[in-house]
This record gives sequence, C-alpha cells and structure tokens, in this order.
Amino acid sequence: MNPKSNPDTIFSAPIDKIGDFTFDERVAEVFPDMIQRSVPGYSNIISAIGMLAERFVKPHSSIYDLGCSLGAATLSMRRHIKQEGCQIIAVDNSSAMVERCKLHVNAYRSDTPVEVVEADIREIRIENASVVVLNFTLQFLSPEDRYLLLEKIYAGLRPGGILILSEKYVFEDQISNELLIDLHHDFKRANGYSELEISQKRSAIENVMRPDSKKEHKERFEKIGFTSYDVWFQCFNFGSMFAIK
Ligand code: GEK
Repeated sequence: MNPKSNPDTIFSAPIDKIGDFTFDERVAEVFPDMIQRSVPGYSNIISAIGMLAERFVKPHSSIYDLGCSLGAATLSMRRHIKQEGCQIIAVDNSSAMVERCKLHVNAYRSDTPVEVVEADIREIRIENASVVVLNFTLQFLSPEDRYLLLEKIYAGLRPGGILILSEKYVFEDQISNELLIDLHHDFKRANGYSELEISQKRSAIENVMRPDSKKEHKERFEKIGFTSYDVWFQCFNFGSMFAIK
C-alpha cells in the first residue's frame, strides 16, 4: 500500500451541510493517506499487530480482522504467521473497502489464505479463533452492540486466544481530555490538515463515533470474562489494548 498515492482532500473545501461520515468510494480511495495522517501511531500499531499475531496464532485456527478496511492489519498478520492450517477472515460492510481490500490481499502470495467478506461484523459467526483484531472499528457501533460483539468474540476465541482492540479514547478528567484532543489536532495540523478540514471532519464524525474511556473498556472486558487485559500502546487520545481469554 502506498499512503502517498491518493491525498485526502475530502474536507478541504467548505461544505454547506455536513452529513454523517460514511466509508464510501471517496473515502476508500484516499483511506491510506487519511488514516496515516489522522490516527497517531497507526503504523506502529499495524506493525505490532503482526508481532502479536506471531505470538498468539495457533495451528489450524482462524484469525479475524473485523472492520478490515483495505486490509492493513490482515497483511501485517499474514506476513508474520508461520503456523500451518490457519486462515484469516477479513470483514467489512463497506463494498468500496472490500473491493479494494481484495486487490491488496491478492497482490501478494502467501501460504495463509485470506477470505475477504463483505458483511456486518454484528452478523458474522466467530469460531475457533486464536486472534481477533478490532483496529479502530468497535467505536463505530452503538454501546449495546459493542458489548454483544465482544461477548461473541469471547465465545469464539480459544482459551489463551487474544483480542486486539484499538480505539480513540475519551478521558474522565476534563483537563486531560481537552489536552489530548488538542494534541491530536496539533498532530493533524502537522500532517498538513487545515483548520477547516479538522473542524468539518470533526462535525461529520461526531454522530457516528462515540469513544469509550479506558476504564469502560476494562470494565467491559472484566464483565465478559477476559482474564488478562491492558493498554499496550497509546499516543494522545488513541491507543490499543489486548484482552486474553
Ligand atoms: C485498519 N481496521 O486499517 N460491520 C463491518 N464493518 C464495519 C462496521 C460494521 N458494523 N462498522 C464500521 N465498519 C482498519 C481501519 S476503519 C477506522 C478501520 C477509521 C468498518 C468501516 O467500513 C471501516 O472500513 C472500518 O470499519 C473502520 O486497520 O476509519 O477510523
């Protein structure tokens, strides 16, 4: 994937009425550039997902990448998987993302097969999983659906299996929360986004993405039954946790 190929200019001109953000063709086309310039630590997280997969994948098990977009986490894991008899199931409900993801996946040869599925992650079956990845996807579901999905993932994981959950966080302390949001906006400015782009994207994403705090994530893991969980990466208000069954 070449993040520099199609620059993200979606919110660069003034928009009269900003609708809710959707993962349509326009977004899929510029997605590598958009996510790289918008999510602090994205590349580090993608690389580390490969390393975590290498550690936790078991022979003859399934690996799930839920909300796979263009397949960055899938490709990172596939490069690291050495165990035999494994398959990766990459799922997204945006047809624009799925079409492009298939091209990315098929551009390389590998012994580990990848099935790219266009489906709602709330509807699919999860079974015999050693690794499940939710890389910046859970935050787009309603609070009830977040709980139900994590319960389903827990049930489908083998004992000792891992869930990798990357999210944007909200912070309970108001001063910390505002500081981390400001630092994220500084990060976007440093990556060439204008004030207009930052504010228009913020309005578009506000209704479709409501972040949880790290405390809420941990309480939910505990309630569902995960035995070990923690934050393994954080940069400003973005981060990633693992939860082991
Ligand atoms: C990456 N993981 O590059 N069912 C299936 N897919 C969904 C659903 C749903 N209910 N809701 C949202 N999506 C990727 C990045 S992006 C994060 C993930 C972002 C999909 C949606 O279509 C989009 O492709 C993805 O989740 C979220 O590692 O753009 O901030």
